Amino acid sequence: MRVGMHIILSCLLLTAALPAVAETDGPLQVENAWIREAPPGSATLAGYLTLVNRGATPVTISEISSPEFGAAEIHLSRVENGVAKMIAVGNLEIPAGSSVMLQPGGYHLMLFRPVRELHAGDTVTLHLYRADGACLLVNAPVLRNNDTDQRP
Ligand SMILES: [Cu+2]
Repeated sequence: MRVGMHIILSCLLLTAALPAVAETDGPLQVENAWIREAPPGSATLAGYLTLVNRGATPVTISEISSPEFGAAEIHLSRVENGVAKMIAVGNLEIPAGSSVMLQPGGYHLMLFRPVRELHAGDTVTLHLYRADGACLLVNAPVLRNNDTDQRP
């Protein structure tokens, strides 16, 4: 899906105007964002975060992008007939007063074609577009995953 220029501009304005609180967009907050460090040359990386909606109405995330990657999608990992699969999720709704965790084995960010090699300690900028056109800017650290759970 193409992103309209007015949506991109609104995200940049948010960045410029509110650098200190860019991870809060009205009722929507992003917590614990991180990108899993991947072996050199990896074409895809996985990212995780928690979306918290403290508002009284649902919020829908409909698009993800990052200047650090050629493309980004929200995926859902699940097991079908004993086979682990990932499906792209077009819209992710965070119900009012609720939160949705993106974590290994469930929803996650799939980040394709990194424009540079990313290492633990780097920071990646993510743009989360709401269905109403608002854009939320998130800075996510790249972390080495010492967990035994290596699922996307
Ligand atoms: Cu995936």
